[in-house]
Amino acid sequence: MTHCILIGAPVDEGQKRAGCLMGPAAYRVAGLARTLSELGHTVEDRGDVAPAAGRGEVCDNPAVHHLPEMIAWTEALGAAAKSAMTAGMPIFLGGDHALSLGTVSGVAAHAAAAQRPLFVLWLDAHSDIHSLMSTRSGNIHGCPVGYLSGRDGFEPMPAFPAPVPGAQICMFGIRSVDPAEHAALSASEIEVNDMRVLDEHGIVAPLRGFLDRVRAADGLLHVSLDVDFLDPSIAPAVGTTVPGGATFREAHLVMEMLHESGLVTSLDLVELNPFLDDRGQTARLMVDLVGSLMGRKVFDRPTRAK
Ligand code: 6HN
Ligand code: MN
Ligand code: MN
Ligand code: MN
Repeated sequence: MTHCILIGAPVDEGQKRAGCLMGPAAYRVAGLARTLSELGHTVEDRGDVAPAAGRGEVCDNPAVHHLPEMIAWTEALGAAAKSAMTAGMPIFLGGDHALSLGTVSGVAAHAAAAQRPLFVLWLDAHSDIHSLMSTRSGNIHGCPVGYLSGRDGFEPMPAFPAPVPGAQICMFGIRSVDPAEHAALSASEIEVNDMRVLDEHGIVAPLRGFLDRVRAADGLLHVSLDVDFLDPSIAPAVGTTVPGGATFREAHLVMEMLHESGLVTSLDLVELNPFLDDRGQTARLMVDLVGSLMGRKVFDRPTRAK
């Protein structure tokens, strides 16, 4: 039994298409709390985080937008994440992926205080490893991994801490990488399992390898699940669809293995844009995936995924 702490993060300043700010409401409507309590967990909904007003910070790349708002979100979500980690397992209801600047920073502060390494599993079509200077879209949701991992060549950004070494980050589902991101990934120690890896080896072997590393290090594990990890045919409610994503069964298998590992200590649900959804299909699928992550299974059988 886990104490699940729902934290709404209605961030939509990290990209330009309106609608992600409705994400937290959509997860609540789709029955996330009920799904968790039916699995025997306790659920505490802390409502939506509200950031302070932005303070006017600027950067030299004119494409970048909403930087002051994202700095304010990062501070507010960092504080919310750190405090929730002492009470249970936070589940952050996004909101676009820029919110992970705050959630992962806060979770990392908790891990540092507990003297345990933090690992991050990034489930996404994209690597999100831009800097404010390399991004061409100017959308900060394309930058969180860059700052969280403190990739080479970055101007230090005090507002965006770098608490997670690249060697503790693992990506699955990657299939859209910009040239500047490709260079950054190649120079990093991040484990990148792109779709080609999954086509060739399946999900199980590479995910088991990563989970073994987390367990051997007695690490905490933060999972950041971007809707576009999933194939757009089953998850249309996202502004950045990329063909060839994870299937329904692949995604559930990831979640089932994560459950069996017992390692996950926090979770982001990001990039859901309910305005683009088809009768709640994507919101419901995301809630179902959380159900698998939190222990829903058809039969109990000896766990092989450990
Ligand atoms: N996400 N690489 C593109 C950009 O605009 O920088 C797409 C980013 C997508 C962001 O997946 O959260
Ligand atoms: Mn705005
Ligand atoms: Mn993303
Ligand atoms: Mn993405």
